[in-house]
Order: sequence, then structure tokens, then C-alpha cells
Amino acid sequence: MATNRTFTMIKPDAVGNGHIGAILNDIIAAGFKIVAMKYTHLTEKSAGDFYAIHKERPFFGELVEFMTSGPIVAAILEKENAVEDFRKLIGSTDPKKAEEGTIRNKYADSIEANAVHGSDSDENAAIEGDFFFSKLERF
Ligand code: FUP
Repeated sequence: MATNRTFTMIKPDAVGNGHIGAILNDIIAAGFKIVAMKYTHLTEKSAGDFYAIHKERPFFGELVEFMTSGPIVAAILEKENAVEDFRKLIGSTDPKKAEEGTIRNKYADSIEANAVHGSDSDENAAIEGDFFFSKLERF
């Protein structure tokens, strides 16, 4: 069943560079409602579990190291066609390829330090949201 929710993280690079406010502003201006949100710091275990799908990829170790290098903001977002529209708002994984005006184009440094995460399917949006938030933390 298609849902109208997606999951995002503002990653350590964007948090460290002071972009939390600007990124949240872009997200809200694009019509997304915040359903759940928390400021937290991933551990090696939680980052490894979250990115378990990439465990065999050559960049996995560096990805976990980067994602645990500082705090992140995790959030569940709601909007019609949320997953697809949010992927458009953030732009390509590689900020060099991200379209002008997208969040990664504006705030990301590299393919690894790419400012934000956005779920790639309704199924993963649900799994990723459940990873961070209980039912009582959604409004
Ligand atoms: P995306 O769905 O756009 O977040 O991209 P992927 O799921 O393909 O990758 C997840 C994360 O792995 C990226 F956000 C950054 C990292 N990554 C690298 O560090 N190097 C790569 O070559 C590809 C991805």
C-alpha cells in the first residue's frame, strides 16, 4: 500500500555546518509536515544496522564512520507522494549531479557527506521511521 510518509535524516556534515534550520525551512516550504523529529547521535551499531543493506559495499566502513561523526536530526515527513517528492527536493546522491536549488546542491559537500537522507520507497520509509520512532512519538 502506498503511504504519504517518508523518512529523512539531516546528516552530521549539514548539522556541523549549521544548516539544520535552513534545511528544515526548505522541507516545510516544499509542503511537508513534520510527523516526528529527534536530535540524536548514531552509535557504530545503530549506524551499521540502519545501513545494513550497504554492508558489502566498499564505502560501508567510511559511511558508518561519517554517520557517527556527529549528531543528526531524524524525522518522519508527511505529504502526498512523499517519497518521490522528497527525493526530488533533495536531488542526486552525488551533490555534483544534484539539480540547482535542491537541498544536496545547496548544502552537501560530497557523495558521502551529502547533507540529507531520503527514503527510496514507501516500504523503506516505514522501516526507517520505525527504526527511530515509537508510535507515541508521532503527531
Ligand atoms: P541515497 O538513496 O541517495 O541516500 O543513496 P544510496 O542509498 O545509494 O547511498 C546511501 C548512502 O551511502 C549515501 F547517502 C552516501 C553513501 N554512499 C557513499 O558514501 N558512496 C557511494 O558511492 C554511494 C553512496
